[in-house]
Amino acid sequence: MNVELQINNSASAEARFVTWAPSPCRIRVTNRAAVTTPIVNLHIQGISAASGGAVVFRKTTTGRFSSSLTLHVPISGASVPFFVGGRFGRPSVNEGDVTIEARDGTTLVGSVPVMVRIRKNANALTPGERDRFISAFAQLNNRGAGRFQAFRDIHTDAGDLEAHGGPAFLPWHRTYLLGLERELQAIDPSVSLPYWRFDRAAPNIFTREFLGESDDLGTVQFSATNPLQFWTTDGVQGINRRPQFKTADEHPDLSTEAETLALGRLYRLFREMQGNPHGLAHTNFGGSISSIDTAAKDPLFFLLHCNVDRLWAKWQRQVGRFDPAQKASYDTRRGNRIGHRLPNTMWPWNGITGGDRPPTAPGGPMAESPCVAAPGLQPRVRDGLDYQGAINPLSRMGFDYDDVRFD
Ligand SMILES: [Cu+2]
Repeated sequence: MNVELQINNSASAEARFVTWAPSPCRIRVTNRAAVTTPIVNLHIQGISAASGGAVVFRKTTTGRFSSSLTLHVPISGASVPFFVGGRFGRPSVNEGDVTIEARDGTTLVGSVPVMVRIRKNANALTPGERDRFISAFAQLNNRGAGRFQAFRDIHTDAGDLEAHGGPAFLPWHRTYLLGLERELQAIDPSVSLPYWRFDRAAPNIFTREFLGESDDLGTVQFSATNPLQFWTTDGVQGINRRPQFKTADEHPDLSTEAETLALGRLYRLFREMQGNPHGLAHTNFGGSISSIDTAAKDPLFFLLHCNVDRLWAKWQRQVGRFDPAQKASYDTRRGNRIGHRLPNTMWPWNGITGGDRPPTAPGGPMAESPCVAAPGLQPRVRDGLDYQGAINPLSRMGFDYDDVRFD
């Protein structure tokens, strides 16, 4: 007998990536061989190395996760659903470092490799994770000729009011980061966007091997093997960054994570974090990252914002703020400009230009994922809230943070 295991309800190898939030999966018999009973009882479990990814299972969209599952699978070939999620605290290090096996008794009848692909603290990446990330990022930039230029062009003064002019600040940047992450994953699917936890020293990020070290003029220096040395935006090679703190052992003077999470239980109170710590994290660097118009020229921007998004995710989990139908999850006051109300589509993915919107919409529609359908080609503000599919499983956006649980 043989069975097929479909991860994210797909037979494609491109879909074999999971997060803490459970992925819908299917199993079906593809070759019944000599089996005569109408149903077989198959045992499903994840095989992991001591380090790296581990997975858990459940039969339905709710209920407890367990380390293995017994499924009653018809030999007719009809699919049986189940769910797989990463075991919290056990993200993968390498692609396919977990194997999901199906056994009939002790006989292996099917298996599939998966990766528990999770956004991690950039300061704690393995050299392999770090190098794959900067390699994919450098390829996306392609010495200024690559797709990255569209991301740089999206985040300018022209789009300022779309991204920063109201409460969609957080969902807009969540979507923007996810679009970039999906482009990186199209280059190397094992990559996820890491975050710069800016309320702690992060000596491993500001090195010549990773995001670079600033010289006295603010020119960022890289090691001879670091592909970011060719980073080019707007036709000019190089990155300018003048940290106002000692990157080897200090961090910017800004609100701590605990202070940020304690801003309040209403979104409109939490959103004050746009000033502190978010704004201060930017302005603690002279150079391009300190101004909206040029901030996205620096790859560090995306690690900084990944932490902003992680703080929002953590706050959402802490106070239960995933449901766009609940007022406390968002700021629904009248007077919010276009692009900042829950039903509005967000620029530039909606392609709308002129009038109340910016004159151009760089980059085209939102990047798609082989693993999940959300947030769609033209995300609305409301699509940015329920990133784990905690309220509606179809809203799951396909990313998770190493220290923000699903359940
Ligand atoms: Cu921004």
